[in-house]
Amino acid sequence: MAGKAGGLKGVALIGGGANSTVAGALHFFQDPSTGYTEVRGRVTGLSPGMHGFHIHVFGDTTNGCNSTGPHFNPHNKPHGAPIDDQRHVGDLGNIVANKDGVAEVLIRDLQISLSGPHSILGRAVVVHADPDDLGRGKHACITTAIIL
Ligand SMILES: [Cu+2]
Ligand SMILES: [Zn+2]
Repeated sequence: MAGKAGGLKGVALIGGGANSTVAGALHFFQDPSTGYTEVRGRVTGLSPGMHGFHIHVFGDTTNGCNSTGPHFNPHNKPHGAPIDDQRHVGDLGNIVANKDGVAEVLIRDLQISLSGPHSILGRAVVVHADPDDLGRGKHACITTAIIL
């Protein structure tokens, strides 16, 4: 953990909307010595089960998920699972809510970054209503938040 002090950080605060009970905070930390970015936090108010979880291109949430654009995909690859080499950079798979609707998030990923030309800072993190089945799904979004 010696690298912590020199690491890069980000945060996304999920506030829900007028008709949403979803809330939470996600913290992003990148260890410069390994390149891994950790996403840690909790999201509450979800329906139990899996919810697609992605980084979308634009940190514009003025029109909900619609204004956040497609999945962040700077390498022009197909949609995939987090473990796939061939995937959108923004493909973080799913988060899983328990029976109380609480998802504890802990993701470590080597493709998302908090610096450089492919940084996810200023983009949007999106939680979807349905599981990411790793197909082409155009799934409704529940909530979105800007990564700052
Ligand atoms: Cu998405
Ligand atoms: Zn994707």
